[in-house]
Amino acid sequence: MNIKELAKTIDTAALKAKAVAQLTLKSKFSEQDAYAIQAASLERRYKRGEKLIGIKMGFTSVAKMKQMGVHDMIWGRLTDTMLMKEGSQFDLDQFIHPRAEPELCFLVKKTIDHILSLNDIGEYIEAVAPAIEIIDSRFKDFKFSLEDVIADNCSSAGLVVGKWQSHNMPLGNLKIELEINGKAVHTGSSKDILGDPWKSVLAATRLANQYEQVIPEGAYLMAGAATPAVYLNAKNEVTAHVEYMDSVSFSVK
Ligand code: OOG
Ligand code: MG
Repeated sequence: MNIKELAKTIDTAALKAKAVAQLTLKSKFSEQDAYAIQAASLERRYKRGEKLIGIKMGFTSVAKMKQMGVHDMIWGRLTDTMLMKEGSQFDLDQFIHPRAEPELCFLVKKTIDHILSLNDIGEYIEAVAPAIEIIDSRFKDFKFSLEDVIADNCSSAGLVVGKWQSHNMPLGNLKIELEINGKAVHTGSSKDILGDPWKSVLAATRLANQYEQVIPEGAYLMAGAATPAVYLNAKNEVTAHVEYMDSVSFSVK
């Protein structure tokens, strides 16, 4: 198993928007190795000029774990080229088989370089916003093992973040809905995110610390989807509604 080679395979698949076979079909590797492949593939992005803008949690809801047939939380890195303006329109061609999912995004107030506890939240987290994540597995048919998806930077491909607002409100049971062309396709609750989205923030700091990733001031922290993800098609108008927050949207050409 060659970490750099596998990182190149997955990075090239993302760059060319061309699916590849699951990496673990040919070589078996551990979760630890998978994170090393992810880090090496991100190094390639940084060399091309991309900047880290945050981190994301994945499989923090049972709905997502069931949909993808995996059993554990994962985390990945977000870069500036993934960030899309709210209300913007994008082309399907830049992706392989993109899916959208509704999320909550947290804004980091002060660089996080250690594991946080609930008491630290006020000091380190500035705000919360409704968000939509666009995931695009680089693997054929969107099928993978846990090690594959970690190596693939957790399918990270895009994010659209809505209006920031104070997190001094109960976040534990907000209705979260994904709507396509005016029709609700999935409805969940923020409590589906590990029972409370703050737990996802804390887990992110634990995992980032374990893999020596500092979460910088100003970073976005995506808590993970509360509902299954939905494949995107041409002319889709996609909106996420989070109770008590402004909605967030984008469209597909
Ligand atoms: C992996 C990414 C999971 C989430 O919010 O649970 C994720 C995938 O489903 O392809 O982003
Ligand atoms: Mg997600």
